[in-house]
Amino acid sequence: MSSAACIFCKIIKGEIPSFKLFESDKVFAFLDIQPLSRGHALVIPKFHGAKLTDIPDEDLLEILPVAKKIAKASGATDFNILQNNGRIAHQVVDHVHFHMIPKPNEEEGMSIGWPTQ
Ligand code: IU
Repeated sequence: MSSAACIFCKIIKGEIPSFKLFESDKVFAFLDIQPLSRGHALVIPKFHGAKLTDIPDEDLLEILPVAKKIAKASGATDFNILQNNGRIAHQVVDHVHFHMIPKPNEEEGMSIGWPTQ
């Protein structure tokens, strides 16, 4: 199931370009266009649903293993996995997505955090 108006469904279909990291029958992963750190990735179910509660369990099962694979490949020792549901919780794009955000080490001199607005 996909939504014609959904930007992430368009990314999955290749109608909007992305830097693809992974694709399977149920999961798609790509680099975030406004990364909070180098390697910030989004792992999404191909099934279209706005919130975690809209996605069938079988479509969610592959998500964390893919996030783990991408986290390992990023080389980051420290990272966040985040998933926002609803505007109050900072969700902007209404297609479920898991952020994998590497936390740069001190040598890289970056201080990052989740936006407050
Ligand atoms: P949020 O959890 O809904 O707040 O995060 C949406 C993310 O989607 C955010 O980090 C955007 O930079 C990212 N994004 C993207 O990677 N490509 C897009 O075309 C759009 C948003 I629109």
